[in-house]
Amino acid sequence: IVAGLGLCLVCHSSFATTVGFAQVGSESGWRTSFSESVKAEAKKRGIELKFSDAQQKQENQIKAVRSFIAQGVDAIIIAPVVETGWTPVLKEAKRARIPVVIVDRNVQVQDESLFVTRIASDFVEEGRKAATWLMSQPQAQKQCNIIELQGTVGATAAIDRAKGFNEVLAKHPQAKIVRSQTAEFTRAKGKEVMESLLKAEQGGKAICALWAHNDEMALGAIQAIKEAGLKPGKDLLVVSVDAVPDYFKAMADGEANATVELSPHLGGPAFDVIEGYLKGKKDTEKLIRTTGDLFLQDTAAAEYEKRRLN
Ligand code: GYE
Repeated sequence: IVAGLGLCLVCHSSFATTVGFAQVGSESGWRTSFSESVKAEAKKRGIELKFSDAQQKQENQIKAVRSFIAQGVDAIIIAPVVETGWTPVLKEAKRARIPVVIVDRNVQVQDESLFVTRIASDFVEEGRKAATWLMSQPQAQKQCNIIELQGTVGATAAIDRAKGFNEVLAKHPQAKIVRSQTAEFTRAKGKEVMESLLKAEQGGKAICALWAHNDEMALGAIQAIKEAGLKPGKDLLVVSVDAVPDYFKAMADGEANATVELSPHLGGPAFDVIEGYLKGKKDTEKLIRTTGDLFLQDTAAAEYEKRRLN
């Protein structure tokens, strides 16, 4: 009761702050950790969380946001599937005076007052880091044919990672992406698409590297590479983004080479912004950046031990 009264002084109208969270889905290990981080953080702070999994479909997200508005939540967190198409529903939230925080991928809107802030990593920089590492490898000094597995079409993480990677590649004429296709950020698609791209490349003997927009697709592709009779991590270098525990295991086993870390701990910063806003802080920066380092095989076993139970 005492805790409840404390909260009531902050939010005026009800006991606990209620936040709706429109999540992309559960397509990757990274995404699942991110969902868990938000749920755990809400619990810790006594925030009532309404969680919606959109199964990678923007229309489901828009429906979820409309339902949060109808329920009169105090704030909404959106982790958008794709960048475009958000203006109408964000306007509806604004009209209802419900603050919206964008987390992870971006939204393209003309009017920046439609959301409080966006909390995200620099995906272009992640692509640059991945390519810079790859281009520093001995195998990449001669002709280096690359297969790219792209993330979800229209998602910032796919658009920007490709951009950063290609920017670095442009300075290395001996390297080029010979095949590129989306595998929607999932392990199953990563395997399926890699199988067909390796076939199209005569089994993959002339391929120098796989560049995947996330670890999950890379993990699926590693299976396909093995089934094609090649050694991932050796015959074909494997580089991606996220740094999920399973990928550290693959690096420790020598089957993957590098990944750029993406922090899934976005719940804390998102609720900090929301709680601040509800207490009257209205001047938050429009972009809050998280950062991540490149990880390689040398520390993979130790990192795996540290992270596997988290
Ligand atoms: O890398 C991937 C997830 O949007 C940055 O989405 C995120 C990406 C992440 O499914 O694993």
